Amino acid sequence: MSLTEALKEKVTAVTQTAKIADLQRETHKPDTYYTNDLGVKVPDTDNWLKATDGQHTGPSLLEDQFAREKISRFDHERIPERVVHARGAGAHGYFKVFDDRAKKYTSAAVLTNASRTTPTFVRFSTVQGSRGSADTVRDVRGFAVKFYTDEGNWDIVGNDIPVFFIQDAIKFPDIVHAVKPEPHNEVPQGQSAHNNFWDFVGLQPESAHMIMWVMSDRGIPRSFRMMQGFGVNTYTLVNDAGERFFVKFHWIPELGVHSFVWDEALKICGQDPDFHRKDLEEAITTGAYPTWKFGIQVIPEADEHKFEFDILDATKVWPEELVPLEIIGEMVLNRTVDEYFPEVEQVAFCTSHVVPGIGFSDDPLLQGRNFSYFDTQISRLGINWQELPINRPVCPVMNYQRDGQMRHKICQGTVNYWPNRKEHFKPVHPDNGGYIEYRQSVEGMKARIRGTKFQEHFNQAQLFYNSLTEYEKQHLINAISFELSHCDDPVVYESYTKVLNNIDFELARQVAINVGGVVPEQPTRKNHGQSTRTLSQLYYAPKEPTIKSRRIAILVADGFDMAQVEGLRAAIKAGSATSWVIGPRRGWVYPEGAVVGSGKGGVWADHHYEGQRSTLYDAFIVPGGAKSAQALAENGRTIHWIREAFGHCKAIGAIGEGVHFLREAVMLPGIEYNTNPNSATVTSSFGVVTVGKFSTTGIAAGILMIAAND
Ligand code: HDE
Repeated sequence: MSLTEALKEKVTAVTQTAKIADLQRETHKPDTYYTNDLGVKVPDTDNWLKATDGQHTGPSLLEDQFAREKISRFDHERIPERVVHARGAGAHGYFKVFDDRAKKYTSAAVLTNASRTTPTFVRFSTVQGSRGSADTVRDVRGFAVKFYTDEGNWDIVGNDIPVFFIQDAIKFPDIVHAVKPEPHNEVPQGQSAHNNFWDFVGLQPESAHMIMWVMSDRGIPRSFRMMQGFGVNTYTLVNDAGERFFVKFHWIPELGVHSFVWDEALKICGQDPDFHRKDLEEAITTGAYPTWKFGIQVIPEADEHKFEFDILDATKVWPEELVPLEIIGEMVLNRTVDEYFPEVEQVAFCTSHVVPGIGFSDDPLLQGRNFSYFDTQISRLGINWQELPINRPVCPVMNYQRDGQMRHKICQGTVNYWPNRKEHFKPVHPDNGGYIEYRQSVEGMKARIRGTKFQEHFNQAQLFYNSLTEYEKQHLINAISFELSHCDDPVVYESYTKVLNNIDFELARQVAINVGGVVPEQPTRKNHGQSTRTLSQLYYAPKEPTIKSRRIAILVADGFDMAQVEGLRAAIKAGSATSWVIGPRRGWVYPEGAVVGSGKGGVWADHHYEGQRSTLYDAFIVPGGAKSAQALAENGRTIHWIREAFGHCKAIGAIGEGVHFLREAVMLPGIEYNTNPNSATVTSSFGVVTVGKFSTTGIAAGILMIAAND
């Protein structure tokens, strides 16, 4: 049994929810013998039945039912990938509210009953790339949550960015065609850096706010576990008294919001295209369960028109200074999937899946989505997609929607229509748990219009830009410059610099200079100078610095200091991070005093220097040991590990002779080192933490400083 399988067995007991129990009815352990799909034991699955004299290969016979079944099943393995969000990863978990404080807004038990644990399944995704594209591309990330409530399934099909490119669902095919690979050559993959995308968004200024977000560090998250999630659209809540409220849903990660730097993200696309997928699995199997707080922003129905923006416009946030965020619950992901296809690929989310107490608004993006998701599942999975194990609810499903391809359920009874003489399956009044259809009065004419406040596109783009720190602004400028540099049609990059000048003059000027655009001489529109505190990622830093779930590489060569490495690993483990020894070879690496190659002993290096890259770790520590430090200093790759990590602003630590390696071989600029072999004082500058003399407390202090530096 592999380590992953063993861990899985161990966690099954603690992750048991009603949904996991339901899935286990369909879950099969590997068994000892092979049958065909009908249960007949198969004698040979390596050789097609042939007409032969026993010595020479003769023709393969069509009559071989086992071979035909095997090949035919294989021929039909693929289903259409999602038209957007094709690349994804998923995990199981649970959701709980802390108390019943949301009762004033909603009758939904999932949001008000604190004694409930609601099973959830979450799928994270990128938008643009195909199923096989890389994880760390610049893109929006999907954050889709299915709640298996006792009242039926509820899906929040959200993103890691709170706004969207367009205001009206009818534009969705256009934005998606524009961002996807271009039609003539199917280039590029997993990128928005091309003419068509920037052409479209330049002509569609309602996308300006969203562009600010995607081009900011939000577009390149460090992991799925370190992203916020947003329902984006405006939904509604209805309470027991029948009062209605507008609501936005938020997920806030326990570990804070973190991103790559662009160079790092680009490199990981090649070095480990599955980085985010593996990160999610690693965190869950090592017990660092990804956790988010759940919050709601609520606006009473009567206040709908009190804001300068339209609260039904998905290109706008509700600034938290105006509409405070109320934290009401928490979600924990604690179980990886058993098999990717039946769980992650076949899970089907729909914005139209809501439960009593939760409803929709007239948000024109949401209304179109409510049609689109159900529809697309039919083409991906067939009309009976709700019956697939991952999609079926944990409460009973009872209706007369019948038949269709791949129907699973067998219903007893002689009638399949309503009303019927037997009174089977009758509609349920809201007093008895039936869905409450909020009575909204509607009047007006039919017209293809958008509300007046929908016409303003730049105020919040400015608000977002103004709310960033200086370095976040610089990252954003760099990102747009990178993207526009990949557009070779001057019409495209020239016109986009003009759009940017509506947001911020300096932003537009710098980008225009970088990409050869039209350098503006004055702002087209004055910057209103307003900012809001919750838009910068820094706002979400955990109150106590933490190294939980971080990947820390310990760089050694033969002759390293064993006591230090043991001390380091213990301190890293105590902080719920993972340590990875990187050595000259995968296998035993020998400490000071041991004979190299003397069998088991020292530490087992998880990887050799060439087997991984610095990009795949969050922090680096070089322990002492004169010979080890010398060997590291003579190796270009190990020097590159640390230089590259420094360039990516990663935390770096060193002890004793390890500090000499940093100072003399790596030669990082402007760093203060503690090279005094008698000093256990931890010195820290620019994220580099050094200590001359080894002490366990010194190591613990150093590790914490690493966390604080992150
Ligand atoms: Fe989606 N979107 N979307 N979207 N979306 C899909 O449904 C669509 C939008 C989002 O992990 C599709 O099952 C329209 C906003 C996520 O399985 C499709 C519009 C937001 C996922 C679809 C939008 C999202 C999808 C493709 C404009 C953030 C992946 C496959 C009105 C709130 C779900 C599928 C998963 C997937 C339509 C805009 C999030 C075609 C028409 C805004 C996370 O139905």
